[in-house]
Amino acid sequence: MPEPVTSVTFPPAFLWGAATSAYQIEGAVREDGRTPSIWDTFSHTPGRTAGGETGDIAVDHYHRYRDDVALMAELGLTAYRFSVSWSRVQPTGRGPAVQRGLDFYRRLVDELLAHGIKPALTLYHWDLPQELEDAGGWPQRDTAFRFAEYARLVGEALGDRVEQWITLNEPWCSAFLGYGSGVHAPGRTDPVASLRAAHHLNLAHGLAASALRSVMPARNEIAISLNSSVVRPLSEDPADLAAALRIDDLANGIFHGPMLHGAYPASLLEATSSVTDWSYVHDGDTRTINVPLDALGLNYYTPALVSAAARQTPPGPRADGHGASEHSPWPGADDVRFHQTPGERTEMGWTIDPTGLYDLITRYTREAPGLPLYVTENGAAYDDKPDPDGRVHDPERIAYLHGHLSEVRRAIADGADVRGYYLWSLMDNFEWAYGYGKRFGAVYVDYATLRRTPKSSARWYGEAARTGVLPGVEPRV
Ligand code: PNW
Repeated sequence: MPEPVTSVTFPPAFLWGAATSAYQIEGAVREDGRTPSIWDTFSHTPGRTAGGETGDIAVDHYHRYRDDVALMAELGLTAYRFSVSWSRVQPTGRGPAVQRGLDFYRRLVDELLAHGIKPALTLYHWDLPQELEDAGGWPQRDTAFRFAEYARLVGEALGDRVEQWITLNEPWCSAFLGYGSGVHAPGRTDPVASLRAAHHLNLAHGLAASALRSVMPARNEIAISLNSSVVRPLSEDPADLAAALRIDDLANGIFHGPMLHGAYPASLLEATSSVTDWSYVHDGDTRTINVPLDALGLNYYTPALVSAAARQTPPGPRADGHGASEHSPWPGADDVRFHQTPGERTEMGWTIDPTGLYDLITRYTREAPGLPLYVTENGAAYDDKPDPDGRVHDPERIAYLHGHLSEVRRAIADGADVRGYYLWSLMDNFEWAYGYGKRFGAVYVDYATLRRTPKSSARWYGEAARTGVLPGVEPRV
């Protein structure tokens, strides 16, 4: 039996953050020159999101950012991760920057800095300008060059005041949910397009990191946030181990192979050879992608559990938490079966397994020795409701955060260089294909009035941020 944890103390410089993304919170989709992104188009297409919900208003952060920053400060947060909407800055995905678009982010950043909150800026959280999708989107090589140009514009405008930069958020989702299973925008279902998209996202990252480097002060940190899956085999049977390796390559190796090691894993190229010839990988691309990074962001929610299965397994909804689709987001892996990891689950149906976060952190500590790590997303959806007195009590989320932060601390004790943690999410927001039905926030949003109410988890987390020690967890009833 492990010793009960009595007090969990973090290093003094540890960042206690919360994360959001532009389309999920901003609203104001037609203001100040912004044009539609693929998520506007997708969410306005009947049948794509739960209840046809869209980010048109979202939680109106575009108009309420001052109050939102004040709330973060009141809670005690020391860092905030947000994303920039590409189509606010470059409405057609090309050409000069729209000043009004950049100004919004400059005001947001200045407000954060004035409150002593460290901004972490994500350049791309899934909202490609629709015009670039119309020109072929991520499967098209040119999109990577467009992204680097956009990165340079934002780097020039905000590089003097934002130190933490994240090129892409979870390119796996952009490539394989966007172009493979089609449950995310732009909703295409073509395995070759999804692999092309993955490569061009990698290339976009490499080109953008170099562009940022050339226009920003050297002190700034450039990173990427990967939803680096923890993939576990159902058994030690060699067929199950092989299945787990296949999924690990498609979830992780396809990104960190070229980024950290300068090459796609040979096992990935071989396992996908019946789907694609990888001819869109040009000479020199992997060198471009292998640009040195200052840090790595890890997003973690739940592990995957996989086994081998007969090739004739009919396609259908899969127990892998990626949304129901007739189309697999795993090209060339139709013979792999996904299983539900045993244990308690959140409202997303995602099993709660804090040890997965420890495994992930220690894995990247081994794979990228010396590279500082951040947990750039971790959190849980619950069916939160205000009490009659208006308070929102969410002991499940507190237990989730306590469990995962304890594993972060254990990884640090074992030598991992984890510099900070960003709770997903600051406040309830537009949960993509699930609409507003899934609440990930530490702050409750009443969608009728857009009023914000910190849940008990926000107070709990704020105390951790202010003291550097995890407060206790109420006994479960
Ligand atoms: C991440 N999956 O999304 C995103 O970065 C956030 O925008 C999102 O709100 C949050 O996690 C919660 O879902 C994911 O299917 C969506 O594996 C889907 C998956 C992973 C992450």
